[in-house]
Amino acid sequence: TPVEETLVLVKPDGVARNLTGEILRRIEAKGYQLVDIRLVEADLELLTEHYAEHQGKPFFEPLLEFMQSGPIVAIRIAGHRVIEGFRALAGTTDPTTAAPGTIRGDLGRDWGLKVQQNLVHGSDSPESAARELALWFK
Ligand code: DAT
Ligand code: MG
Repeated sequence: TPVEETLVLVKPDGVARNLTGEILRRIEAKGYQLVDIRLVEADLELLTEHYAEHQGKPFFEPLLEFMQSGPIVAIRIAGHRVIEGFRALAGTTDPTTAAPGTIRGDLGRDWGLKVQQNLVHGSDSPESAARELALWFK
């Protein structure tokens, strides 16, 4: 299987809680290669495109608001089956029920935080990865 690339975002909650290093550590420990990395203050236009599939859902506006609340670390990583592999490292969307051992399960505090504050984003398919990498790494 050829090497894939995917987009990882450390969301504003992850950056604010100084978890970028811990998240990078887990990515590197798994054996994935860092290809590119940047600190981004994402604007509404970028975020609207990034989350286009969720437009019209009740959590769309709060999600975009949250994603503009502080800097994001955008990371391009490469590896064998890295798209599904990073999704497995991240854990399921809701940190409350994400499995222990995952980023969201281990580090996503349950103190009444909203689901959107789940530390990371990872592309969910080869099509999403190509589309999202083009948005965040022009
Ligand atoms: P994921 O980030 O696991 O791919 P998603 O693509 O379904 O999840 O949703 C994008 C983000 O939107 C997710 O990280 C957090 C937020 N979100 C999803 N479902 C939600 C819900 N039911 N209530 C509030 N926020 C939600
Ligand atoms: Mg998603």
